[in-house]
Amino acid sequence: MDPGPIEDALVRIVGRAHALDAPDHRAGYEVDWTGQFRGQARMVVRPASTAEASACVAACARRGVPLVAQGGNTGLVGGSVPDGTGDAVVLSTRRLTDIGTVDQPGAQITVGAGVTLQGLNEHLRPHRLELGIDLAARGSATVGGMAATNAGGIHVIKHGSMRRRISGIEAVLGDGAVVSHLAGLDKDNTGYDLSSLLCGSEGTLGVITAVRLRLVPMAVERVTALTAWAGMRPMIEGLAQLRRALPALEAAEYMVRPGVELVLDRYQLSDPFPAPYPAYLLIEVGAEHDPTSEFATAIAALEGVRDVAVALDGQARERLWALRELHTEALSAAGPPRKYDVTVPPVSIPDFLDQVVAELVAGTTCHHFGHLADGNVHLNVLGVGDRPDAELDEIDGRVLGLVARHGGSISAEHGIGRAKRRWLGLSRSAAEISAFRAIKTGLDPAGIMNPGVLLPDLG
Ligand code: FAD
Ligand code: 2HG
Ligand code: ZN
Repeated sequence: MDPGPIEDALVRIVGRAHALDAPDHRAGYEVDWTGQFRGQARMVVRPASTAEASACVAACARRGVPLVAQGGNTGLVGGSVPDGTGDAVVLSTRRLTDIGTVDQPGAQITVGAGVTLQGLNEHLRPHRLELGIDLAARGSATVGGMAATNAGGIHVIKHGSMRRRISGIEAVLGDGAVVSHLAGLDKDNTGYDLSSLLCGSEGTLGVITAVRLRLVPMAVERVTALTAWAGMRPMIEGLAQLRRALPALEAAEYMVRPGVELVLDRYQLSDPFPAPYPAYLLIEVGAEHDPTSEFATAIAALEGVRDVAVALDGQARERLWALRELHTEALSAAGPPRKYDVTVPPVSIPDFLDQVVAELVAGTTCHHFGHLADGNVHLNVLGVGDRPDAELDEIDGRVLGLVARHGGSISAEHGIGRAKRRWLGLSRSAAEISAFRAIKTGLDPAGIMNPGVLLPDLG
């Protein structure tokens, strides 16, 4: 029997006010944060519950209509927006904002997928707990989106990426079935770990509707310093010393002079040092007690450091962090940048960067910064704006090929999305990709969940 138009079915499920079909109502859901990925949605639906989300997915599956899950739309690889065909429905999770009670003894909480990172941490503050993940898009990025991308950020050195912080997930699979595993048991050997599988699946296996999270004690005291270095190599040696001296090291973020200058110029900020330096490492220790004395001892013993600016109050800390966190916006304004979010072993970073610069085509410049302790380099190549696709592919192939030759990963924390799916084979074997396809077919038999994302085309 003909199930009737999908639009009518969706309106019946979520109500007219939350089924957006007018172009100006859909517009904000059709372009990603970078502005580089644009598409068109048949309709945007905003379910208010898992049951509504399940009914929406089932309605799409019955009709073979593609569906793109979207949280805060801060993703950087084009996975959160539909393609240009106008076929896909966007399912926004922003109304899934229930917050459960804080389980103090277990240090866990269950929250709706649409809760933002900032909203979650504000809710947890009176309980002196936090998620243990932080990133500059905290005001908009949602817990569901962070789970779907296995987000990393600035505290991975201490608390790991999102997968380590998740003890259970509730999700709607591609046929509309709801799988809910939210007890948050630390010991639970009862078969496949679907939560872990959904984490990092980028909306290709199901819509995550709620997440059970492992929390960490809130760092009541934080000490922050910007250290200046003669180059990447001494800075990496300095990081090794800091890791040994400071087990509570929570962030180790690096920048280099051209990126710092871009931020200083664009936002009219003052240089924290009287002289420029080739490289900078922003370090932060977070603890429940005052870590100043261990911090001061570690800094005093640091070999090779050229200068140090310690933040003595909250405003000074914000000024130091702004230098690092404004890189993405400053590069977008100078761009569009071609973005690569890669991991290489930290010791290999200097050689890798030298080789990237040698491989770049004339007229481009390469900015880089990132999460040094994780070996996570964010390369942003400028000067690519009006180049043809074939030339952009050539640049991608050169950069990502070098990553593979260094034994790295072509996506450290942002995911594969639309941007990198062609290159998945550089980091995953044919056998792994074929296992991915088998999982995809099993959980999304109609193939409607975020087609064109993560998995490369066949053939
Ligand atoms: P969206 O952008 O809406 O979606 C991202 C992907 O997840 C898409 O494929 C989408 O289909 C899927 N998805 C979203 N919600 C769901 C759901 N409920 N169920 C199933 N699939 C879903 N990332 C880092 O890892 N570390 C950083 O340090 C970092 N810094 C950033 C700084 C800035 C300024 C910006 C703009 C982005 C940054 N990001 C960073 C990238 C981004 O914030 C993360 O990828 C984040 O996890 C995306 O969350 P979101 O809710 O915005 O997801
Ligand atoms: C960060 O660490 C983000 O600031 C964004 O992951 C990186 O803009 C980028 O390339
Ligand atoms: Zn990052």
